[in-house]
Amino acid sequence: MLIKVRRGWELPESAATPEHIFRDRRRLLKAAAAGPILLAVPGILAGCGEAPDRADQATQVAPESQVAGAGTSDATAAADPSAHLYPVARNLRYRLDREITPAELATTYNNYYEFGSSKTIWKKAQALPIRPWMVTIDGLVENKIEIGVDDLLAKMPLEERLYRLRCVEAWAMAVPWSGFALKALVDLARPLASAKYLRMESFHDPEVARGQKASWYPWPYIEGLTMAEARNELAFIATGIYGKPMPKQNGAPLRLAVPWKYGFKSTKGIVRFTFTDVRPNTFWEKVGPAEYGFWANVNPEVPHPRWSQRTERVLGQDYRVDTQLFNGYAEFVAELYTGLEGEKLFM
Ligand SMILES: Nc1nc2c(c(=O)[nH]1)N[C@H]1C(S)=C(S)[C@@H](COP(=O)(O)O)O[C@H]1N2
Ligand SMILES: [Mo]
Repeated sequence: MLIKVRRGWELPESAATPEHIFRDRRRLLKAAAAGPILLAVPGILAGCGEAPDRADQATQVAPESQVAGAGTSDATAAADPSAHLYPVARNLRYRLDREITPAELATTYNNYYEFGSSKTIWKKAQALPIRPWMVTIDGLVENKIEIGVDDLLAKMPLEERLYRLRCVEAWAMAVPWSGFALKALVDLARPLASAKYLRMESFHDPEVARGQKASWYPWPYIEGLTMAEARNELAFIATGIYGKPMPKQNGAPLRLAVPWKYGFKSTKGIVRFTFTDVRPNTFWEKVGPAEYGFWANVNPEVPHPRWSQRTERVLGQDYRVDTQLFNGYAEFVAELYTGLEGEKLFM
């Protein structure tokens, strides 16, 4: 595997502009026009694995929903009891190679199957009560904890980070998350040496999250990381976005942000962190084990069974850019996978 190591914070400021994108634009548009090859698959797999061309059609209707106003409106954000915490200072170690996605887009074009399989669930997600919100930290730890989310926030070192997010469906955004390093939560729990994985469980409330009435999905949404991944400096628990508390549609009050992995790993609405010696069987892995796995690291060379992962559509733009190995974060995470080459690391 060829891994180009270039530290993001060493890039000149000019590298943060999308000039190189335009150079490749003609070739990329050609490739995109050729379209994905669609195979016959059960409808259930249209889920996270929505084909890129269908995702593009969905974007064309997105602007209508923006007119009605995004969930980051000042009124919504101010009503959140954690509002006084934001904005938090930006950690400049994490740099983007593209412009920040407009907030109106990032908060109205979402994946959150608990509220339905369309991209426009942001209004439906407002039904989720996010206080009180109890968080359980348990399993193979010295310090089992049951804590309200606001008490947890008070203990954690909050900062802002600019991260890319690359969905397995081949669209991408770049946003300022607020939150804390997952490692801070791991340290609070003091895992035993026998803990090998961190399992994250999302809320389960079919009365407000109507998508959870769809019994063919294995609710609640489960995700997981190895302990090395959970302690990696990039692994982040996001509690806000664009300098405000997290909108419900983006995963309030706690969602994971692991930017080197496909977006489905970054689970929303987390209620429980369990340290375990058993590798979690994750939500999308259960739904479609031939298409989605535990590792889900971004790799342009490894196509999804139904489409190429070489390029990605940038939300709010009409061009595609080249997808990068580990979504451009190889310098931070590539070493986590030495010795694991036998695993399906890229699905
Ligand atoms: N609980 C839960 N978390 C989830 C999802 C979901 O359906 N349920 N969708 C995932 C997918 S596929 C993506 S791409 C990202 C999208 O995050 P965003 O809506 O904030 O852009 O959330 C991820 N986290
Ligand atoms: Mo996704």
